Amino acid sequence: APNSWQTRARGSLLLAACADALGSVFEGQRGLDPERVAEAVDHVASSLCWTDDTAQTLVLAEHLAAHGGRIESDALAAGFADAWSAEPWRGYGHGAVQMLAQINDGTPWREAAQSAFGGSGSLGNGAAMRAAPVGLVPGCSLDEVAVAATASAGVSHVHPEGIDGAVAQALAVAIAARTPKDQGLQVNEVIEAIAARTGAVFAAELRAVPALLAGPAAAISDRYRCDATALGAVPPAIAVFLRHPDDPVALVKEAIGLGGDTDTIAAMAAAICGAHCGEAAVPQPWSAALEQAARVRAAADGLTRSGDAAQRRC
Ligand code: R7I
Ligand code: MG
Ligand code: MG
Ligand code: MG
Repeated sequence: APNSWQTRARGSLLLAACADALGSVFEGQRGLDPERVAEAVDHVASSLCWTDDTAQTLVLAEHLAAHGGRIESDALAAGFADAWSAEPWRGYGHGAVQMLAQINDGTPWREAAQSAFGGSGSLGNGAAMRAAPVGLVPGCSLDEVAVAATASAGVSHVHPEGIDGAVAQALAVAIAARTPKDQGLQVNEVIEAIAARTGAVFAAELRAVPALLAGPAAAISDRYRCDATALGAVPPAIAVFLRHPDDPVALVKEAIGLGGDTDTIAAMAAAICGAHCGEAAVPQPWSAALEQAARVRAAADGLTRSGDAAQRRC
């Protein structure tokens, strides 16, 4: 059925991977010319090559599928370290590289994650950028999604803001996947469902989103840093989704146009949008150009099966 969980899981992972690739060209730039962004998004000529955001998302999706929708931290940390050493050129964050290299050298992941950034742990958006699959395990309550997202983050991001980013993004995807496409999203209910499950600092940033939904997109990049931190990137991604819940092309253009961490903000907004709209909403020129599209679809199908009552534990 066009509204089934499978199409939503596929829509989420496919659209996120496409947005990651489209946004990667602009990562770190500010004050982007909207026409340059539109040109890149509207005229996809060559292959859409994704970055660490999608590499880690696929590791997490395949992990959840192999473990009945459950996080096994040792295996997940090893999976991230293996993916990095196989393809270190995907654009990983500075702290992530140090941590993954330590794991490959035999340091326990717990120690590597805790020692990041002088012992405070990473507050980067890396746990959020890969969190969508947690929201795509069928049959979980939102509380179960939050618990699983916390576990998925903890192998690399121990700072509370790094963890809250993953919780917020996984919950946004889970809520979008549960909301019928023809039924409007209740903005305040969505924000409160997420804010209630994050800490006070993160919740305050999320609660600023509803005021940014009607005005110009520039109000989003004025309000949030739109950088590689969880606090700076996840609320703007959720804002862009709520502004364009049914329009992936407008959503990706706007997310990239914010500037800063363009691949990650676009990928997170797109993961939420795809979970709401399903695979049919993915522009055909994007999916046709997407690197390893068959693997992305298979990962979504594995997530869909991970909700089978007989094996699910989340
Ligand atoms: O979180 P992480 O995997 O980064 C994801 C980002 C995305 O944009 C990807 O597309 C890729 O480009 O990287 O990797 P980290 O290095 O742990 O965190 C990302 C960035 O957040 C770091 O490079 C720092 O700039 C910043 N950051 C911090 N800055 C100060 N103090 C993270 N933690 C801290 C901190 O504790
Ligand atoms: Mg990236
Ligand atoms: Mg619109
Ligand atoms: Mg990025």
